[in-house]
This record gives sequence, C-alpha cells and structure tokens, in this order.
Amino acid sequence: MFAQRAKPASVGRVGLPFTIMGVVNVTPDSFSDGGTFSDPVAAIVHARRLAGEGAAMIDVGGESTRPGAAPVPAEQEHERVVPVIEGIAGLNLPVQISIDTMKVAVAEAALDAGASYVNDVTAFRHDPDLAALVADRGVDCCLMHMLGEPRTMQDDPRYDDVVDDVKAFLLDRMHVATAAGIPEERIYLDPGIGFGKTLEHNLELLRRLDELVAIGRPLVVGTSRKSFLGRITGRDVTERVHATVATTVIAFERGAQVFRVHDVAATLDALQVAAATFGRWPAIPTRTTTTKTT
Ligand code: HH2
Repeated sequence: MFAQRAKPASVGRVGLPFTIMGVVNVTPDSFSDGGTFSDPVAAIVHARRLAGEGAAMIDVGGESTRPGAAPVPAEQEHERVVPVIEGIAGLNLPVQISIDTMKVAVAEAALDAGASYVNDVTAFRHDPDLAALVADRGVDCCLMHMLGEPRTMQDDPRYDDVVDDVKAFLLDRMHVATAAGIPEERIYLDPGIGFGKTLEHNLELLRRLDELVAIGRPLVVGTSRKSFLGRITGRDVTERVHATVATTVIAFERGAQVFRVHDVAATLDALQVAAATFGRWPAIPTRTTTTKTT
C-alpha cells in the first residue's frame, strides 16, 4: 500500500507549500507558445526569466503533445532540448530542471546535460525502459494520465467515471514504477488535464482532485492556457492567463502541489494569496507596494 498522505515535494522554494513548474517548449508547434522559444538562446533566457519570477522547476520539452501533433524523431528532439538544458544548468539557477519526454534516449541525454526530473506524459507506456533509467539515476519523475495517444486522444474520449478511472490508472503506473526500482518518494502524479478529456471531464477532475491527492503522492496539475479554458471564456490561447490562474487556485485548494504553467508571475501571486488565505503560509508581504489601498 502507498502512504495515504502526500510527502512534501522534494523541490520548491523553501517554506512555500507549492511548487511552480515553468514551461519552456523548444518546439515550432506547441499549442501554447509554438515557435517562440525554438532558438536555444531565447529558450535559455526565457528559463532564466521564469526562475526569476518564482518557478522552482523548469520543464523543457522538444515535442508537442497537442492533439494531432506530428511525432518528432528522437535525434531531432535531442538536438532541440540538450543545448537548452546545458545552458540552463550552466546558469546555476535555484531550479530543478525537468525533461518533458516519452523517449528513453532523450531522457538519458537530458539527465546527462543537467536535468534531474523526468516528466513522461505516457507514464512509461511509450518506452518502458524509461522507468529503469529513472530508477538507475535516482531522479524524480512525473507519471501522467492520458487516454490513447496525442494523435487521437481527443476523438470522443469516454470513461465510466473519469476520476475513478484516472485514479486506477495512476495507481497501476505507480506500481509499475516502484516495481522497476523507483522509490515511491521520487514519484509525482498528474491527472493529465486535456489529454483525452472533454471539457466536462477536465472540470470533474478539478472538482474532485482531492480524490487523487488521497493517493498520497504530490499531484502535478497542468491547466495552463489549455483549450477547455478557451471554450469556457471564448479567449484565444495567449489570453487565458486569468482562466489558468482560476484553475490553479482551485487545484491548490483541493491539495495539488505542483503547477505546470507558462505564466509564472501571475501564478505565484495567486498561489501566495491562496496559501495565506487557507492558513498554509504566513501572510507576510514579500514585496512592498507603492500605492496605499484599503
Ligand atoms: N501538458 C502539456 C505538456 N506536458 N506534462 C504534464 N506533466 N502535465 C501536463 O498537463 C502537460 C505536460 C501540454 O502543454 P504544452 O507543453 O504547453 O503544449 P505542447 O504539448 O503542445 O508543447
């Protein structure tokens, strides 16, 4: 049996009851920021900016997982992410570097380059050898739920009960990971918002997130700029910051600990206020304001 209470995440700013994972996509076609950081220097500068804004983790990805995205060969993904991870590691920022990949060859090179966290949206189903690599290197990993594969995942996804089904999947993948030798305290879990889910599935998962928190491992939540937020608000991908922040606060209230976002500064403000309100963090100002207000 797995422990019933989540152990604190092994990363994060000291004293904060949450961890912000800033997204750096080194891709031409990501749904959220495709092409913006294809240049390694732009990606490294962006990572430094996200760290300065409060990200304690930087998640570097070289293959888009948006619905219908074309698969990227391992060599090309390697060429995209490795120079960026080396560059970020060379800056000695107070961040943990995560590699967002489903391929063992890419993960291995990323770990060699300075990453210490493997974020696999297939939870070791695409490349079962990835579990052994994570175990061997003694690094952290995130196991995410996805129904099907990126090319087809949004074609009429169905569940008996989305939360029960996702929970059963995550427990099963945790068993696979621990059987491969990964210690339980190295494992983070993620419901995979938007990965083979309708708008209602995503909202149901957010509403009942506490049922996944009860598994006992830190929960990662990635709602950032996703299309279900656009469906509710009618806003384009670049205008979904406020909607993202709303879901982040809801997820935090329900017990999630790690937030994978593109907009770090807004997320930090919201989580600080939420944490102070819920009594999980002292309401001590960290910055002075220039205007006096009530
Ligand atoms: N979402 C995306 C990619 N990786 N990893 C985890 N653990 N959780 C998520 O929700 C998640 C993820 C999709 O977002 P993005 O990276 O912005 O887009 P793309 O996959 O098109 O690059």
